[in-house]
Amino acid sequence: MTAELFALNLPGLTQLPGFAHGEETALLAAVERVIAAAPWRQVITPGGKAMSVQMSNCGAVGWISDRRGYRYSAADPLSGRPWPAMPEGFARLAARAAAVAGFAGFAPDACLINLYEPGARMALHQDRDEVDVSAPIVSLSLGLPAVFLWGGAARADKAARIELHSGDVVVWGGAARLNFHGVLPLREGVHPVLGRRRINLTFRKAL
Ligand code: MD3
Ligand code: FE
Repeated sequence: MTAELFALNLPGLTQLPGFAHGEETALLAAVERVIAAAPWRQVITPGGKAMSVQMSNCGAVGWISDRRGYRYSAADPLSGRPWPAMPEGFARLAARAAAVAGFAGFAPDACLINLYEPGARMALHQDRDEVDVSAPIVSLSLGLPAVFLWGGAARADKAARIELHSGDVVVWGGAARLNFHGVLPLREGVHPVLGRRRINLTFRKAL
């Protein structure tokens, strides 16, 4: 059902359902190693509100937000130290997925890690803090399923709803790279590997 939705006509979006299925335990272990060095934190928007999604990063740069704005930073503002290195398996998985979607040579330098607990959501937004938007963004979903909102080039465009399941990888690029998108409040549930959580990794070429 979900795969058919994608297969129809959402240009610039390639869903790879179950691309990382069976690798959840290893991927979660790698996430936990990153989190040991750069713990989950609540992020404050420039407007002063706390996001319901908790975040961390790995890679050369990480996405941060505070009262001064959104940006990529080579240092974790909590520790003042560089973000943990991107686990090799992460970069390989992202590059493999990007290649399937037609983006050969994708070399992410940033991986934003989002933690959703039941009720957490992400309001409609665009990702436009990356210097070169000709590179795609690769997302990997782990844990509880989420309803993803896939909007258009304008905030008011009607958004399609797409279920993202654990192990799904989606490549967003080309025409759709600057589309508005968001995530509905996470429903209650328990995932066999992640428990009462959803973790989403987005691989980006930020610099
Ligand atoms: C479409 N994260 O971190 S991943 C984000 O599920 C973000 O945590 C969501 O939106 C999440 O910025 C959605 C899918 C995604 C990521 C980036 C995109 C879709 C995108 C960039 C452009 C278009
Ligand atoms: Fe986004």
